Amino acid sequence: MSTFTMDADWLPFHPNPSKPAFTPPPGAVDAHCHVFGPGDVFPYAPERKYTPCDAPKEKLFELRDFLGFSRNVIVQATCHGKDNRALVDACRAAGDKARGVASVGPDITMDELKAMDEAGVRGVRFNFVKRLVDATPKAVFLGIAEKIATLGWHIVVYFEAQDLEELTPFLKQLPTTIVVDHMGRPDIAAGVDSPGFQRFVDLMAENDNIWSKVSCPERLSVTGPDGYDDVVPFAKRIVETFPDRVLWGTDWPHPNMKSHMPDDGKLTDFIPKIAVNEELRKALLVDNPMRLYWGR
Ligand code: 0GY
Repeated sequence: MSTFTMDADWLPFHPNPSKPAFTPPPGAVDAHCHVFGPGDVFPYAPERKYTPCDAPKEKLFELRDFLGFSRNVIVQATCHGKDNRALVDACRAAGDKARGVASVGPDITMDELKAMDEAGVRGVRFNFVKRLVDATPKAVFLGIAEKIATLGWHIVVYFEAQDLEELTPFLKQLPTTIVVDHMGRPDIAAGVDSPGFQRFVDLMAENDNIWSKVSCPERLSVTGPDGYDDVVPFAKRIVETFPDRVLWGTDWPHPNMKSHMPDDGKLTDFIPKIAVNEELRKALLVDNPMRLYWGR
């Protein structure tokens, strides 16, 4: 009997994804995914806002190979709080085929950071999504940013579009490369030319240390699976405007999806719609993630 029972409304990851029609280029990186537990080995954090199904590293590596990716960037999920053991274990097990993004508190020591660096961690995530975490003071994040900058790490930020204006001065203070999750979660119904999305495009235009993951159409789409066609113009615009500062990821095992569970094969088929030629796809899937995560 497992110690943890997943939430009653939890949707487990797709048991049998389809083979994508699109073949990722050699060396392609899935630059946003997670591992969950297993809870009996790597317990979920007491302060978590959800209890997921277990999604262990073996399943992630199986999916990587099945979809035709070569590498993963594994991002610490909030259900594990600041206990990065499952993440570090997965990075170590993957050898050179994975890098990690951790979540840490202000008391983290340089020795602890260096140990994570040695396992393949190359960044920290600052989360501003209120349903996922209790708020962290910006001064605390700035202190962490100073520490991790000395290792050459970067910062992944997760926020919702309505919070971008308030967060912009803080983002400008960060001393490292910044990667924004899921295009800052734009309001798709408002349209690609809406002031909200333009604000995000402007932020990237004015700050060349800001990158974006053009991921999670399944979370953002109003029209829904399998094409997620209403998200295409948004992701395409970011890819074409900032081809050297974009990343793509599956977001497997898709925490907190309520409307449906995406088929990871179909999600992979989203890529050629947003990166419409080989050059853009190579930048998105190979050159950019390799530069950011495997540069040393
Ligand atoms: C994502 C999105 C979500 C969850 C998390 O760390 C997390 O718990 O990131 C979400 O619920 O939107 O990127 O996986």
